[in-house]
Amino acid sequence: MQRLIPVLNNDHVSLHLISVINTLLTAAKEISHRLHQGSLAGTLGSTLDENIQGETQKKLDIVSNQLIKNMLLETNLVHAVASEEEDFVVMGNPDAKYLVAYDPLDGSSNIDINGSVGTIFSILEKPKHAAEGTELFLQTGDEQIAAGYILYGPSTMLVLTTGKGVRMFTLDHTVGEFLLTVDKVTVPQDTKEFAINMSNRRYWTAPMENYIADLLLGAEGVRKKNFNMRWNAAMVSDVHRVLSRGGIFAYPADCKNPEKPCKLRLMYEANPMSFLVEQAGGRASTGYERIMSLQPTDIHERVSVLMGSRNEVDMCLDYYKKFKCERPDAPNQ
Ligand code: AFP
Repeated sequence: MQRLIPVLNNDHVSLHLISVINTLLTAAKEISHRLHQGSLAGTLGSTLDENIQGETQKKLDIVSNQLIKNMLLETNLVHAVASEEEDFVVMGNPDAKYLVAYDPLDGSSNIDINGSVGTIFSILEKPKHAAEGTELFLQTGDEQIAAGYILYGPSTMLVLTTGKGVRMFTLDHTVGEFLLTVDKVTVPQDTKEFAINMSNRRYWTAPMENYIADLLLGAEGVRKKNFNMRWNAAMVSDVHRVLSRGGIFAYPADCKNPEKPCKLRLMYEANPMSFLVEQAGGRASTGYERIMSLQPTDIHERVSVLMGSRNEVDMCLDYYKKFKCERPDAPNQ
């Protein structure tokens, strides 16, 4: 089985970018180790703090964030980092060209129940025009030069794109290396599986309400086939299932809290996952526009997300065209 670095060398990925990705993996191996130790490492549970988005921070969120941030900045190859757990952009080497946005531990409510969690990352280049701090990162998803996630599940896996398709690597703990286990990941175009938090149903808008209602009718309804539902409450593991065997994953804008109509973060979750899904032949949309075409206005902004098997996402988008309604999320383009 091939190791990561020769695979990236074959793709002519620059040595500096390989080094940045490899640094993320060094941090991931440490996070993986701590997660495997569980209660024995004394890092489970919450802190008394909240992040800038008002969410309780887990101890491992903080530890993972520090590890990734420090390791990336020590490479001297990174100009700035933006993390879901940091209020502001953290500057690195002024002469370096890479920008890394990351969610250190996505799905962290799963930590205390020994469920799957993950680290998501998105790598951009410093824009040509003069920019500082937050402004550096306000680039569309199409500007990403690499993106991926590390899934800490029963095995630890890296799923990566540098814009030449998607590959999956599995951490071989005996040698401490990520080995290529799936080349050319392809999302099946059709599916019978959906992932959504059904408890939000009463807050959805008409398009999603009607789309899911038809899926639930199964073989007796207009779709004429039965659908199965899965929800892991960690985008990394839900999207991993979609990349592995197809499906549609949705966290649509809803009317639960008018101050916060969307849950998932554009820079740390939606953009990198959209890059992977599109590179694997799937589709990623807000319901109204392609996610990777959105012009961000803030590093912590949130978006509506529908992604996965191309034909199923298109089917869902038809409901957005058919059922007109007021958008709970203000479009930012
Ligand atoms: P946390 O990282 O705060 O646990 O949130 C996880 C997440 O952003 C995403 O990974 C999940 O898909 C989604 O939230 C789960 O949301 P629900 O709490 O509504 O299940």
